[in-house]
Amino acid sequence: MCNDLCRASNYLFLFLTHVILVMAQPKGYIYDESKVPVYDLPEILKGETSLEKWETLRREQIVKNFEEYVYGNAPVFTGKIMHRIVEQGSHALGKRKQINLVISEGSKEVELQILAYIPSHIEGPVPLFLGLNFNGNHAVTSDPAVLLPTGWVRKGAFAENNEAREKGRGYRKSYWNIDYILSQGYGLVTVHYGDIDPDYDDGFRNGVHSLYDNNEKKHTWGSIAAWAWGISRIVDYLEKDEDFDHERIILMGHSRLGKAALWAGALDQRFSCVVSNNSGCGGAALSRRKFGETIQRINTSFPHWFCDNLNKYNNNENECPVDQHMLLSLIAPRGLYIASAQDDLWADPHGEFLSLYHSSIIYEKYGFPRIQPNMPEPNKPIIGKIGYHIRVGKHAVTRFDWEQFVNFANANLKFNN
Ligand code: GTR
Repeated sequence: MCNDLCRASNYLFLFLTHVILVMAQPKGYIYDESKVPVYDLPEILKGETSLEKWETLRREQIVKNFEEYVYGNAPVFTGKIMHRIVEQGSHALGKRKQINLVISEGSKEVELQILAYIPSHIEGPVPLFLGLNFNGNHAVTSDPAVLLPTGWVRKGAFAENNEAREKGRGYRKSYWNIDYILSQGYGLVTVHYGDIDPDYDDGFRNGVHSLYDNNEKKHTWGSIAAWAWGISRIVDYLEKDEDFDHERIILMGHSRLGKAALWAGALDQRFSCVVSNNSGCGGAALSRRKFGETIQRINTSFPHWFCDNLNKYNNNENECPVDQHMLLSLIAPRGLYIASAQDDLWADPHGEFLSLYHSSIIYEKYGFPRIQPNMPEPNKPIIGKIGYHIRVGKHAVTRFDWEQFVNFANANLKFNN
């Protein structure tokens, strides 16, 4: 009797939270499937149906279109990367290393602080999750030895005047689940995204943009491209770090950093798997659906994320030569996992799933089964070369999400063997 009552009140609580969260989404946007406009998606293959043509021709055209119309052209890195281990210590499940990377082009340089954990119960080099973080390395764990960021940090996590504060230590540890990741035999490498490019509009000049003269560039690279570029520089370093198996890197990103993870994974083939969590508009979700956040809205709220050309498609999505299923297709044949959250309507969970479904045509070319066009039930993951789940709850990264990412990584690292 009490059990029934408890269950009923739990359901009521979940239902009410769902209603409140849905009502809290920005007003004036589409949150109702029946209001999604009719749209045609640009074809991924466009007549080039052989795998050879895909690899040698069509794939490159799609990359170029995303550079020109969406994220911008990032420069080819020709400079140097120096590293210095600034701190090392033990952790209950392994060890910790903090490394400063100095990335230089000519006389200009930028410094990134890497936080790395390596599990001790398995023989190295270990496979790893690599992901940028939002609030500083100190916010991903309550480990007192983790250094605070020295540069710009966003509001939140007790930051003051865009400077990190000790009080923010561990602020986002529930998003990272480091003990769980290590216990499953994976290392973790993370860098604060603001070290790569501070997240505000300054005309594409600070962070790694400052290494180059952007003014002469036609399709200037936005912050998403800059974060993706920075992720590749971290991999340049990881290739030399013997604690990590650089052939088993799983790139993971949440929200705007999920957008950056997908773009990094599209450009740089060194990731075995790419995981995007709640990445939404400009990430996994189809822009032509105009469900939740739209191109116009994202360009208005975050004018520095994409290249200026994307403004041409404000309220004009159908004219854009690409849509986001094409971005996902660029990850093939490597492992790809898309995670959505039920209450995160702003990120259009159904649009994220459909995008994955349409991209799976390329996986099929590589001999992997296409996924079904119908969305799975909440909390019922699909795990394969392509993986997907929609979790109950809001925009966040939870322990449930990490459990699926680990299952997916286990399945894919086996595929790769
Ligand atoms: C929102 C933005 C989304 C998403 C999110 C985040 O404000 O509209 O596109 O990226 O931020 O990164 O937390």
